[in-house]
Amino acid sequence: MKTLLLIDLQNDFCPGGALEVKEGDLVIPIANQLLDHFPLVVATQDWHPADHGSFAAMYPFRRPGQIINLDGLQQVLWPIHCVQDSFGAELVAGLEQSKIHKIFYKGTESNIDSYSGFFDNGHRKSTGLGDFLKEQGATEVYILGLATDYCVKFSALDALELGFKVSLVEDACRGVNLQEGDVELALEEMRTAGARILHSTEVLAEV
Ligand code: VGL
Ligand code: ZN
Repeated sequence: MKTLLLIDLQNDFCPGGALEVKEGDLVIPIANQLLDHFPLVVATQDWHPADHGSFAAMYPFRRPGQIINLDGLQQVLWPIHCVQDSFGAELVAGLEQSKIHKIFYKGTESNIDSYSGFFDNGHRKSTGLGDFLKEQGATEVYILGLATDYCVKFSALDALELGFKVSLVEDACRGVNLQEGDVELALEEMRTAGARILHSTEVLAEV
């Protein structure tokens, strides 16, 4: 069974948001167009406590983009974003949320980040998404959202590792590009790991 997985379609990742991704808002109409064609639609939300260890503001003299060691893992520092229950953490209002069957929250523990919708960055804990998809009979996952080079990429790689057939809806993703070329590299990494990279029109033709 085919499932649509919407990654972090939240205000803070759209233009004007705290961790804005260029053209992030442009993926919303494509998501809405695809939603109706899938029997199962699942979303993730980046959902941080206010003192999350990925926030540069937690550390004196640190700036977003710098890298620290957080509980034994390399951690990129970000502006404060997607704080639980804040406006920035809400799903974008234009998204047809009534079509979403279940939402999985990630990054909820202060001492570890979670780019993937399946596991935290240390693969220490699961969010339950993988088990849920398998219980529902999902075998194929079509992924779109924000940001291509972080949460989308790590979700796709984990989905492949869990045995799902993975297709990335390329025109319905946008990236951070902290370094120029990061999005291209991320696409290549996903392709090499076994993901198909598709345009939404190709997806619509096969679902
Ligand atoms: C994300 C950086 C920090 C993402 C989340 O959704 O890609 N990126 N938190
Ligand atoms: Zn985050």
